[in-house]
Amino acid sequence: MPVTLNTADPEFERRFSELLSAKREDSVDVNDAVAAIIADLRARGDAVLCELTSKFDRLDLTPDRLRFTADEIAEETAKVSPEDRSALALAAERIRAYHARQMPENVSWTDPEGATLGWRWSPVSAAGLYVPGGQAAYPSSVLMNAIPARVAGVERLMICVPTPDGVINPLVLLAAQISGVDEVYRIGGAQAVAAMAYGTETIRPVDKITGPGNAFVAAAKRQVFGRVGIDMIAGPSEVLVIAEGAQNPDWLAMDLLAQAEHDADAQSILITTDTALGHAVAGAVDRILPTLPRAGIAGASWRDYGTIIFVRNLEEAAALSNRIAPEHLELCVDDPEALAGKCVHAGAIFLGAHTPEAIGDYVSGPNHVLPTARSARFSSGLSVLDFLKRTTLARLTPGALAAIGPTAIRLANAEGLQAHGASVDLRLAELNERTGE
Ligand code: HSO
Ligand code: ZN
Repeated sequence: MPVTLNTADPEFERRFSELLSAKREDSVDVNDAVAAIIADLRARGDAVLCELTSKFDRLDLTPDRLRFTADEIAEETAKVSPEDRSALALAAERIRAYHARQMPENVSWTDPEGATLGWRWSPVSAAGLYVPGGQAAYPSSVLMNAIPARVAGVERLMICVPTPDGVINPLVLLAAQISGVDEVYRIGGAQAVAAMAYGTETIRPVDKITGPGNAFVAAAKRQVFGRVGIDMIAGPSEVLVIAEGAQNPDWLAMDLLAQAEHDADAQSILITTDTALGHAVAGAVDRILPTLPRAGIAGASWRDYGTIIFVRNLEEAAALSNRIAPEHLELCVDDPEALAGKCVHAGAIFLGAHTPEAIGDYVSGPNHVLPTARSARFSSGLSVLDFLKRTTLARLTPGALAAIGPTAIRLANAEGLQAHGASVDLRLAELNERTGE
């Protein structure tokens, strides 16, 4: 049974706070093991990759076989059906078009003192994408990570994907190919992250690492941060559905289950103004759940973390949504735009009954790599900006230096930094001489 809360209940605030602070992931401490792997990789390079791939994936490789060859990729991708191929191609096209619009403009202006100021965007030179192996190898996530990098103009894009027993999901390789990935390596775990960050004899290091992974991968990303950039550390997926009365309970139940089937730690929450609808959705979940192939996972998630919250009006719904700051927010209400305007802390918003969250996972265009665990309060989903850096620009005319230089000298002196002030003063002195003052 999911938890049920009601804002009219005097205990509501305490119970809602409990919901907000509940921890859904057991964090296993793998930091020492990961630090040892990274140190070993830095010392011995490819040999470590081969040894650990043999140990964890039961796959014996030599350094020249760490990377998929073009022939191997062609052989694998040929197994993909034409229908799957065109589905992936359409998704890729829509994701590309969406992310192309995210490209920011370079900006430059000249202020009244004569200083020309601005900033310019440039991509990181090389990016590495981690793709989990086995069941969690989502081709859609390859598109969602690789396409923004390519759109941003990243020159070199590589993927690491573990292939337990040598098995690769052909759709992952096809997604890599469609997104324009340059290199694919059959390695995983902390050692793959370390290889991307530090390089080996056969792998050139990258500047930015993105992509989801298990506890070892997450710890490795944290430990190589600074040497390289990383994206976020994603937690279990979540959805919050806000619904008014006139909704189809089966649709809403399926949306809650779609999120729940990701992970036993995933969380699906329904907030509704309509008591009858809330009960109807709960009933529909119970009816549909046993029919799902992933009933075990979805059932555990719904049982442990599923929540239905009854509210008096949509104002309350929006206020609670902002406190939850969900990764995905579905607004199944008559005027979703009006409600969306009030929901300011959410990774992605899906407006109206005909926009199920799953559409966003695959094909609407926005990115599905989104902030979890309430981090939508302060961060955003993956975008082209994650693969771009901003360089500021300033050019002063002699007149501009004369106008604002004295302020710099004053502040430099106040900070006791003599040479700073003098670097301005020397120039000003020469200008004064020239103008005969
Ligand atoms: N809902 C997941 C992404 C995903 N769903 C991939 C299906 N495949 C996190 O946003
Ligand atoms: Zn999903």
